[in-house]
Amino acid sequence: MDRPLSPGAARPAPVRAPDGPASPAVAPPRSPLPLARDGTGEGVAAPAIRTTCAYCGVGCGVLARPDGSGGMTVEGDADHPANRGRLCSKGTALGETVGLSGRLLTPLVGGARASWDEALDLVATRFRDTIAEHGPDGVAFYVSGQLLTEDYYVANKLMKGFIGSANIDTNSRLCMASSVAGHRRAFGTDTVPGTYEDLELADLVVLTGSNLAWCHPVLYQRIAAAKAARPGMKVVVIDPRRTASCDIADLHLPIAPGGDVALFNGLLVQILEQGAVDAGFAAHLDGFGAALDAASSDDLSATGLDGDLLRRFYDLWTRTEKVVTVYSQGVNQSSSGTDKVNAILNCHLAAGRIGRPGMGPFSVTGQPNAMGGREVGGLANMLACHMELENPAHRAAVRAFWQAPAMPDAPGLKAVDMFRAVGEGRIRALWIICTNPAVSMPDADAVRAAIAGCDFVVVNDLTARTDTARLADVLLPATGWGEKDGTVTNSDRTISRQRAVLPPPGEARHDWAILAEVGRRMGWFRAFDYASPAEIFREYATLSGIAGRFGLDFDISGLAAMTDSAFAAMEPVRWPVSDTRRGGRFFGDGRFFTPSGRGRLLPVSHRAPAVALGDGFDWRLNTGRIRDQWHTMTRTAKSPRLSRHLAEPFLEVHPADASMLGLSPAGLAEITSRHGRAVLRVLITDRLRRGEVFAPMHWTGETAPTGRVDALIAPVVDPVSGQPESKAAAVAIAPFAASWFAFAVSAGEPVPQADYWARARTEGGWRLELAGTRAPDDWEAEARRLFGLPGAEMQMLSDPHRGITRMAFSENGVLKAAIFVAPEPVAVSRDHLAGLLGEADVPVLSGRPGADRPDPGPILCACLNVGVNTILGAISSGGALSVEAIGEALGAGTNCGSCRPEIAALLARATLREAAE
Ligand SMILES: Nc1nc2c(c(=O)[nH]1)N[C@H]1C(S)=C(S)[C@@H](COP(=O)(O)OP(=O)(O)OC[C@H]3O[C@@H](n4cnc5c(=O)[nH]c(N)nc54)[C@H](O)[C@@H]3O)O[C@H]1N2
Ligand SMILES: Nc1nc2c(c(=O)[nH]1)N[C@H]1C(S)=C(S)[C@@H](COP(=O)(O)OP(=O)(O)OC[C@H]3O[C@@H](n4cnc5c(=O)[nH]c(N)nc54)[C@H](O)[C@@H]3O)O[C@H]1N2
Ligand code: SF4
Ligand SMILES: [Mo]
Repeated sequence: MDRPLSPGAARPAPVRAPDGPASPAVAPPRSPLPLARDGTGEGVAAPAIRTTCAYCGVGCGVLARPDGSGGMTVEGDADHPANRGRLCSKGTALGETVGLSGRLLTPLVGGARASWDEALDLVATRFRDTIAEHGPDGVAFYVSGQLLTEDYYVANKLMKGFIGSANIDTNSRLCMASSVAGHRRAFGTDTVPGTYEDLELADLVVLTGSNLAWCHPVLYQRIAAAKAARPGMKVVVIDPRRTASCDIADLHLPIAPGGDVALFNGLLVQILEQGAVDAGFAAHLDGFGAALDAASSDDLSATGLDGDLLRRFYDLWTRTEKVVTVYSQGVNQSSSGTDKVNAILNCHLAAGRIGRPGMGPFSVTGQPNAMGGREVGGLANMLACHMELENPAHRAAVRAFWQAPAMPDAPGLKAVDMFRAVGEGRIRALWIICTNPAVSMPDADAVRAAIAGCDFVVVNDLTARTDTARLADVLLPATGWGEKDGTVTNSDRTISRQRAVLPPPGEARHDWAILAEVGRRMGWFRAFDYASPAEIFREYATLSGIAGRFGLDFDISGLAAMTDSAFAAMEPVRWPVSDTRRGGRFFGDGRFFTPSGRGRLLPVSHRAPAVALGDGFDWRLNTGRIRDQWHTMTRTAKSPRLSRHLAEPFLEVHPADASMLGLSPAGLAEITSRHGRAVLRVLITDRLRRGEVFAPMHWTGETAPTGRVDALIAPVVDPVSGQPESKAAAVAIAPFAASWFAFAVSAGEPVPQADYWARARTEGGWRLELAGTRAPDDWEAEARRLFGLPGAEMQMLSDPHRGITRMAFSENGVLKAAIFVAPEPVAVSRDHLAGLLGEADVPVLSGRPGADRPDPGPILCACLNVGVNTILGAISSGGALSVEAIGEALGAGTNCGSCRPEIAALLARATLREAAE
């Protein structure tokens, strides 16, 4: 049973109509699905449709209501077991991301509008011809953990069963592969043993390599609420950075990058020495001795942690029975990622703390269907339903079930090798679905070049405006979240429905339908004759019964007989769902899925990150996520609210390192590695270790071309899982010698041409940061080009001696654009200026609000639009001295709660300053 939680004070988010410039083939604003209409006319809320959030692997339930003008309002689903009504800032803003601006609405072939018939025939023909000439391994699919299970199932069936190659891999290779490999080595299958309730029942929650506060905010809030209700509960964060997740931590271990194996090896030794081994459970395990030998000869100095911190952590862990260790990309995305996973699993197995309430290792999944993709066999080395490609019995069973003409007997190419093969011309036709590898793969410039050079590239996406979609020969418009129907599985094995709330825009089609149509056009009519996601789901659930008969974990055969209407009404359900089992936890009974039925401890030893520092590349670059953006920003960047939190790409640098490197606050840094280059805004913070820097992964050619941090990352992988080491690059850093900086706002989409630029949405248009080494000869001409305003009225303020130029452009008195140029980073009130767009007769060129209009400062609470200055004001006036009091006074932090750690940090800083004064 799920522990009831008090629902968050989620309230429907206001939604705006589609905005921005028209795409070449924009449809008129859409009307809601007929089924959502109540027929009683305008102003009456449509019934809520229960669906699941588009973003992270928490898998929150969402109640979505079409608003009658093409958008929707959303609120948390109080009945969904993952969130019980809560949503984070991204979930709350879902309605703002479904507008049609920038959407791809028709197929494009060679950049020109084409009919579906032409496009699909071309795809089928080119794949068939390439296979005929180069064999099945001459083609590949690269798919995504953001596909629905039904999409994924069809892609996997088409490639593995019918094309006859295993060259289908997924962005989960960059995300979950090390966890999958670690689980399989220890348990025999890729099984997450526990459930979300364990996070609340635990007496100790360890977060390692996970910034849960920003990346799985609703789970973080569940832990925070449990800790508030039961203050004895402890939280430990293990992360080289002092992240927002440290807000609720009793202990933070600023571990050296890659130090996790050594740290958990040390813990394993302590488990033995402190008598915390569960002898009864150990009877169900193999490999204890070898694991302990390896652990005891490992070197704790690799953790970079002092002895006192280590002792406190080890004591806490060994003395607390109910402990959950949550881990994510700081563990997985490493050249020793699989060993890190097994080092963690070793400890939980040895102590018998697994599969019982409040305890266990817990790999949290990133994408909304990362888990479903693993179940359905999206990885190049797996078959559907956790069956294994290299197991002849599994292979034969799946082949018979699919009546498949061909079935590979060896794993296909994993992502990094796949794109290398594309670059080397060994893969001649590539289909990329629901992912943006030209940005998100390591060595991203080389990947972009490989895709550009490939004979035939098909991309299914929501928009033509991604770094990858721009390289496609055939671009197919897919339906997106809120338009598609099917299932996703979250981090705790709960399968939930995503449901359509809005009709498909333009000619967009569902990914499963596009794949099935190509399968039919390639000649496999019966195998791909699907009419609905329900039909695909039933086939998949039936196949899982075969996996169950092999004794595997993933068995949802209990759902195989589901009618269409039962599928339509399907409630969230945790697998397995079979005649013999329903939901629950795994391994508490000591039964595993290895051939012997016993769990395995693995001997693992510390290895330093694969790319060594040196040769001038002396800084460790760590990468990851920010609170309000999702990956390559194709959806979250449409929301002005989400764009306010952190509006440009940045590099976090320790103050002492910044002064050593000559970097100034808000200046720009040029970062180079052996693979590429980036220019990022400098953000000085003592939240990281000396010698290490951090940059978020989100910016792209569309939003900030020099912000593509994966251009810096080496294509080195974990030897077992093939997962790239995205968190430990070796880089050189220098100040970027800009001779000018500018900030601009524009009602229309600006077209920047500068050495550095970054653009973000605002309520009334766009905001833009620019910088360059050589100033344009004529600023006015350049500004008119940038804003596309050749004839607008202009006001200028210029001081050539100080290198300052300020211009405001208006039409009929209404502000259309403004630019502020200076030789240093521009100090103006950005939110204030963005708010002036569209206003008539306003003073702009001072760059600051007048005395009568207080400047709220940078927005911290995206939901309720509360700025830093407003919060500081409330603190210094003495009225609000806790996060709760600030919430009461200003509303900040009371909706989704994602900003509460930052409010707490602001409060701590402000009160510290006051104490010092
Ligand atoms: N806001 C937001 N949320 C998201 C996403 C998003 O794009 N935006 N993406 C989703 C996806 S797909 C994923 S996979 C998850 C990722 O969720 P997380 O893994 O929590 O996020 P990251 O920021 O990638 O990395 C987590 C932390 O690992 C730390 N780290 C780096 N190296 C090491 C190390 O050697 N050891 C340890 N212990 N820690 C290290 C980093 O400093 C970082 O704080 O987030 C999901 N949720
Ligand atoms: N340096 C560094 N690199 C990383 C990471 C890191 O931490 N550091 N993290 C890695 C991880 S964990 C992940 S998961 C990846 C994520 O990287 P990507 O998967 O490349 O990122 P997204 O922006 O989520 O790309 C999804 C694409 O699919 C489109 N899309 C959305 N919905 C649909 C749909 O329903 N159908 C179709 N056909 N298209 C759709 C979106 O518009 C977008 O273009 O990045 C990886 N790269
Ligand atoms: S935590 Fe936020 S992003 Fe993740 S599923 Fe829930 S609402 Fe969506
Ligand atoms: Mo991910």
